[in-house]
Amino acid sequence: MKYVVVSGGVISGIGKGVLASSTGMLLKTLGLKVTSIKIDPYMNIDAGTMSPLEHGECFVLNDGGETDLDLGNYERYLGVTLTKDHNITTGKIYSHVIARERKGDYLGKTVQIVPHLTNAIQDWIERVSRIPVDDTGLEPDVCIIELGGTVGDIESAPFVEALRQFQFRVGKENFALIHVSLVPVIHGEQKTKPTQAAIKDLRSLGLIPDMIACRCSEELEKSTIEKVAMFCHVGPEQVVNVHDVNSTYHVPLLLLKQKMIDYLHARLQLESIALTTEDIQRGAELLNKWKAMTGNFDASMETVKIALVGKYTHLKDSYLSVIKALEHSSMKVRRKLEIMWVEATDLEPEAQEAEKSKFHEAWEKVSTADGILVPGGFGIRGTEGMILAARWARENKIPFLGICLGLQIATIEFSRDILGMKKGNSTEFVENLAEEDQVVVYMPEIDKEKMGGTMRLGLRPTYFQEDSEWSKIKKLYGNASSVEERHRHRYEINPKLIKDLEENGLVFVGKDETNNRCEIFELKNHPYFVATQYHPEYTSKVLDPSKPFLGLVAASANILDDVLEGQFEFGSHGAEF
Ligand SMILES: *[C@@H]1O[C@H](CO)[C@@H](O)[C@H](O)[C@H]1NC(C)=O
Ligand SMILES: *[C@@H]1O[C@H](CO)[C@@H](O)[C@H](O)[C@H]1NC(C)=O
Ligand SMILES: *[C@@H]1O[C@H](CO)[C@@H](O)[C@H](O)[C@H]1NC(C)=O
Ligand SMILES: CC(=O)N[C@H]1CO[C@H](CO)[C@@H](O)[C@@H]1O
Repeated sequence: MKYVVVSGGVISGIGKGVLASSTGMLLKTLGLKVTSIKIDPYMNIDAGTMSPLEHGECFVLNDGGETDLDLGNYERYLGVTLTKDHNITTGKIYSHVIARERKGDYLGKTVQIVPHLTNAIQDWIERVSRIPVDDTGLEPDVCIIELGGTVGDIESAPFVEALRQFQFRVGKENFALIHVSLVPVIHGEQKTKPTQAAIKDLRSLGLIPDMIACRCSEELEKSTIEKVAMFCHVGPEQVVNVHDVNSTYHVPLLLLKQKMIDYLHARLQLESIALTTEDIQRGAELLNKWKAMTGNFDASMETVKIALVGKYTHLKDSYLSVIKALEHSSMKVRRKLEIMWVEATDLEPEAQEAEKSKFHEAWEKVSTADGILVPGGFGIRGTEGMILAARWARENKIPFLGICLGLQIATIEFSRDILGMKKGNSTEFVENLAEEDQVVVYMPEIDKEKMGGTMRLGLRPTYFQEDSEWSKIKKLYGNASSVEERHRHRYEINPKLIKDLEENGLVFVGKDETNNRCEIFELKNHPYFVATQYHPEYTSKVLDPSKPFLGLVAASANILDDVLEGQFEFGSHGAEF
């Protein structure tokens, strides 16, 4: 097993995750199997209870693990499936060590940060890096370890020490370190001092940079690279220039151009890993597809406008996976994506009186959008606005995708307008909702008292129903008889209403294994009106966009039929390679 650690200095938020996942993606193009581990130096044990307002979205894994966004980044770039053990937090490692201490595993000895905690970290890394993460089912060859935070923080100290020891445990030829740093441009001058200081900190902690990745808004001058090399005691070929590019998807190609992989190849003696011809071919194909995809991005001229009707007042980050899934889809169909952010409350009649301009602006966006998306969410605020957006899409035959809450919203809208349930609502929003008004209900098997850990979480199957040959979403899924997607919900469509809804055209083409729980609905006689109870955005991959999203973007660009005929498969149109 080869380990590539990606750490960061100067400040956080300079794209360490993108650099780490791009490096992993490039190693994959050699035919290697790549996995990744994210180290988060905070005390939380479970991201599910963390506020989305502070941390952005909570990402859900196949195993139901709720993690922060970065594991999503690796899954999307590397096309792998990670587990909840692929994230290590300070809290998790401490509770692991404390639990062992309680069990008497340390034989009554004094338990200390060094060596007990640092050993536990190393053991964890070795164990988790071996878990197969792709469909080969084999142990990975390379593990990318992203160390969150900046080196030198109090928070990351035990992890830095553990990694210092780890380089000797696994041997020099199996351990490389990439340090991500910032080169600010001040008055037109590229400043290397922060990088020099960051590398000094790193070395003083016993870690030696094999590569220094310099983030800079512009291309580094030759003299800057030489300066970094000289003052940081590395060769110029070890300094990588990560300047701003057209999109983060271009970063792997930028690194490729700078021969980063050649350096890592020699440094980690990657030739010692036996690869089959198929492995190498698969890697080469991956690189070609990636190039085609970024080529699509640069060549996209026509715009597709998607109105995202949600709650943004605090953080757009909480919709990150949704945005990524839209990006993947629009790159595939060669359209430039324009997201129109619509604050759901601004669509409500009350806003017309209170904030006239916002109300008009919001409706202007909804009514000019090519497609409308109502993503998942929580809480009651804005739900009536979302209902109005869903009605607009349904009545005006505008492509629509609802996710989780979005499915429930659209079903409430339909029940009110078509089934005549004027006061139809969700028991999530209204306490003691009269039984005849219950469109969305609490899932019976879930214990209402205990928050957290009581959701329907993780990968679950959805079965397409008989007589669903007409369904566009089924065709998008390649006519599969069932699909597996990730869930995170506590409420569901009232099973008693299904028959009535279906007789009126809102058909639940996908249900769970009990045949009672609604997973996907699709409206007949509409260009694209689809909603899913699960979160398809969690499994969208850069080169394999989530199907419900692909359907929305394609229908919005008026090319859904072409997509269904396979016209936009990478490589189906030659040229770009
Ligand atoms: C960025 O995109 C433009 C067109 O949108 C293209 O001309 C240019 O070559 C791209 N740059 C890179 C580095 O890919
Ligand atoms: C649904 O419930 C919410 C929360 O109580 C309320 O604001 C809304 O007016 C209700 N809608 C209808 C049509 O009763
Ligand atoms: C799915 O089935 C439809 C009709 O039943 C057919 O037209 C289409 O080509 C099939 N698509 C795939 C990917 O098999
Ligand atoms: C912060 C975070 O992502 N925590 C998850 C990592 O894995 C543990 C289990 O090993 C989960 O319980 C956490 O949800």
